[in-house]
Amino acid sequence: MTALISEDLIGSLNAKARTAHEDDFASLDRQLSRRGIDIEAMVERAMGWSVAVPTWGVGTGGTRFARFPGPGEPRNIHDKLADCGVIQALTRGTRTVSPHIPWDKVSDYKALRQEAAQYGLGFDAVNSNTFQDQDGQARSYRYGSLAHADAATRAQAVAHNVECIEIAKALGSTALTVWIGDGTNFAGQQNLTRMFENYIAAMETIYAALPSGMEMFLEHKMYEPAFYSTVIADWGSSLIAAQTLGPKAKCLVDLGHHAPNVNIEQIVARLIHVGKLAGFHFNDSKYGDDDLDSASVDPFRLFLVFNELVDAEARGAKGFNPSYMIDQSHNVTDPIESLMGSAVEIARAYIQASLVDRKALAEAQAANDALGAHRTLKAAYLTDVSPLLAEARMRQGGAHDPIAAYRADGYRARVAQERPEVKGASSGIV
Ligand code: PSV
Ligand code: MN
Repeated sequence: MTALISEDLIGSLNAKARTAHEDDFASLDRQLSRRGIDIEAMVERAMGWSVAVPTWGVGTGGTRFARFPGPGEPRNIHDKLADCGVIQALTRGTRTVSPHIPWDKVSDYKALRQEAAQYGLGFDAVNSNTFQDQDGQARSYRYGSLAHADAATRAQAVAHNVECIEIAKALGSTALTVWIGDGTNFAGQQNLTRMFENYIAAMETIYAALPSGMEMFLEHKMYEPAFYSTVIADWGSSLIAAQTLGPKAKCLVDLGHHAPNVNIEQIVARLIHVGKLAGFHFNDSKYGDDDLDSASVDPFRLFLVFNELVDAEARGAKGFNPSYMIDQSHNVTDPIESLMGSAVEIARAYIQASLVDRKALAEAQAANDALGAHRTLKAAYLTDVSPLLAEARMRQGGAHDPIAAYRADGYRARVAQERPEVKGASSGIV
């Protein structure tokens, strides 16, 4: 394994934090013991947790207006894998990466798989991209891709997704994530029904190319880039499509892709109910698809999503096996720091949700004790599980404080010497 961050440095920083950490951990242990919770079982759980990092997330993001490049940005998938390796080395909770094609295109995917393995990384869902035109492509996606009015353009978008399936096979990934920007900006621009039918027919061809053991994740999003109508705008459209396609098609929930104030945890519960929850793109938002760092705006909502997930796991919900990925855009932070912070916050929500006294909750619900039920959830949510998460990281060789260790190591300044600064103020949302 290639060490990207000095193991000695991680060790010495962890040693410095040791006394205070043991004090905090022992205190949490006593608190959880009083509640009948075995801290060791929770540490094990935290050690088993992993969320995928998006390759596009390690580059600096932008908005429609501008992008402000940072120093030492990754130039290609090889640099991105190294950055993802740093995140994994320090947090030990991001064992896979989710690539985007053609952004991460290479000539040899088997070699790329080996390169990732050197950093202790595997591949999660492969994301296709028919929301942009690629160099040399015959037909434009300006007016859509899989739902386009023109059959040849749809066929081109299908072929790209089939190629992504081949790439996924070579990378050892077991899922293809399909998000399309197709929609309209004007009422009457297209026939709403025909667009959906075109999409389904195109997806059926892609579905037929899935090998056994591979799934297809359908990602909905309410609006943007289309602003009047979007073909797969919501979980309803996504579910209709997934049910039409068959058992290998499931619905992916990106937390930023819903109407404001929508009850996302309830959508999650519904998808679990029908055995169609593919997984997540985690991020946070205030207004729309802001792609802010997970739990930076509404950590309680993230907890409530995990409450549904842990509940489903506890009752052995049929077909429940979601994939967890981050999907964020980092415009004003070092992306590695943001992704590490997010990975920790997502693991925190998972462990907090694991602390919910489900028996007490069920009893309060049966007795219509609304406040009692709510207090049961809050007791778990308000538990500071930081020492438990730090213990899980350190037992696996990670850092007590990943961001502090990253800063002390100087990784960014080091790679900035090899990676020339990207000039120009190009705009672009990723
Ligand atoms: C679209 O907003 C999205 O959430 C999809 O997952 C894309 O693949 C990703 O962002 C990157 O643009
Ligand atoms: Mn997404």
